[in-house]
Amino acid sequence: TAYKRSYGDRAKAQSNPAARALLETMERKKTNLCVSVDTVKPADFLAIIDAVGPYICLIKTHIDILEDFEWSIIERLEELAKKHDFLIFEDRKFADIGNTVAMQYAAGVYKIASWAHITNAHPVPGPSIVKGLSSIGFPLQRGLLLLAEMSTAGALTKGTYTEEAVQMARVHNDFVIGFIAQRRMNGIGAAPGEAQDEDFIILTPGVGLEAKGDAMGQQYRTPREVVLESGCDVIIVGRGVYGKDLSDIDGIRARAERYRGEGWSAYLERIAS
Ligand code: 5IU
Repeated sequence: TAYKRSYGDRAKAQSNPAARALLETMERKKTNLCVSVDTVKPADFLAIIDAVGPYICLIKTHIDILEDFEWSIIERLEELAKKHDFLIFEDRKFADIGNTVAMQYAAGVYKIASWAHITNAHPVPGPSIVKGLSSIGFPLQRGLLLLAEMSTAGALTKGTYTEEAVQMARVHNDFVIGFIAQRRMNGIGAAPGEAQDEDFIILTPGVGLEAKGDAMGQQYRTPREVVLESGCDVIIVGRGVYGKDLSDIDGIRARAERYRGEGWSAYLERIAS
């Protein structure tokens, strides 16, 4: 049912503040594009974010890729998020026991919980990882995505693993707002008639219009396949937007605009069908 509902409608039913803010931003800016900025140099990182900012609902970071990290980068990122009206998703992929991930999330060099509205975790350790992250993130009004499926060839995230990830999210649905996955997850593994009203947000990497994949197992589908055919909510695009020449800011801006258009028209077609 959530499949055909508008992002704005779905926002109203969300109790988690990060989930609600994300869906509201998508509706307000008419975009389901999240740009993934995997760059090494802070100057490239910030210039790309400033260029794509108008076209995105969310920026996805791997903060530990940056060289010469300093806190002013976070301050600048937060300024850009305000200027362009988008949220921040640190793709940290936590994977340890609850006690450890709580420290990794709150402390250390990056203090992720203090600036990332959304982060993610592998369900492999079991519910303790959600408890650990929630102990830090929930009071800060953050949201968590569980990695239910990966985009790479041969990924082990399938079958009962994916089902149990959804069950784990159900138990902690105040803090777990959705999944990184390749298709809609509502109702998966639930008894008939149960979980009718659940509405998990699906964010999907492995999106590209030109390439079918890379040399290291990445697999790409188009925004249309992901949003219209598979019922995902947010397309995550990295190299398809920032490309090979990080100084080509006009090209980067143009590609962000194109992906925004493709993702949004697939969504409009979905809710109208
Ligand atoms: N990413 C994936 N696939 C996944 C998960 C995360 O590609 O299943 I979970 C990340 C890796 C990279 C971005 O940061 O999403 C995709 O980048 P490209 O669009 O450049 O392939």
